[in-house]
Amino acid sequence: MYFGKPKNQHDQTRVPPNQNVTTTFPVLHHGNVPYYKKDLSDWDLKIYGLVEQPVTYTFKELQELAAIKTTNDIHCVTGWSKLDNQWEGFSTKVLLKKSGVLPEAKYVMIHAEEGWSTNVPIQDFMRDTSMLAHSHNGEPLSPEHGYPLRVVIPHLYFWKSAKWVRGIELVKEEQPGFWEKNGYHMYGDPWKEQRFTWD
Ligand SMILES: Nc1nc2c(c(=O)[nH]1)N[C@H]1C(S)=C(S)[C@@H](COP(=O)(O)O)O[C@H]1N2
Ligand SMILES: [Mo]
Repeated sequence: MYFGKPKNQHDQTRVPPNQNVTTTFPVLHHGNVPYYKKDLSDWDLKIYGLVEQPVTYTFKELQELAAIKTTNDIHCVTGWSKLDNQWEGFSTKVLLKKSGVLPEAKYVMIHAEEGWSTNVPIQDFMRDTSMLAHSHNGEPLSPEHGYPLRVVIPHLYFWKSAKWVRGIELVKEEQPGFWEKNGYHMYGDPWKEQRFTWD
């Protein structure tokens, strides 16, 4: 809350150009929100493509792997930013290392429900600040925000942070994902305002 203070009194160096800070948590996506069985027996996560060992994880199996916590700011390409998000989940780096990424793998295609996808360079996906998150600010993700698991890549516009992630495909050449095919930037650095293909 900004009692009495003018709006936007937060540290402006944390806010990329032409973004406005919100304290709400907007819900934004294309398509339908998926609902899973309580025991998540109808959910899994596949890691495949250019890896030594393709693997399919149940949610329980993921929970046995290195848990991580991060705090970061998120920036949506439509102009809102939300500061100080606390996430809990799994390390993308640990997960990919376990699968043995082949040297020719340079990009990741992230696959979500309903055929939605987004592309990122492998180095960005494996950064220490990137993760697969199951909770936000101490609560399990709601169905609208990606339950049971979403990607969080805070240094890129938030559309790269796929909700309802089901597959991580390691590829040699970069292919555009859902929004990237529809005019969004291939990389999406908010500090450089890489919003659209031509930026
Ligand atoms: N599967 C999926 N993930 C998605 C999207 C989507 O359409 N489908 N939209 C992206 C966009 S544009 C944004 S801004 C964030 C919004 O996340 P939120 O609804 O939790 O705020 O999800 C991203 N992840
Ligand atoms: Mo977005």
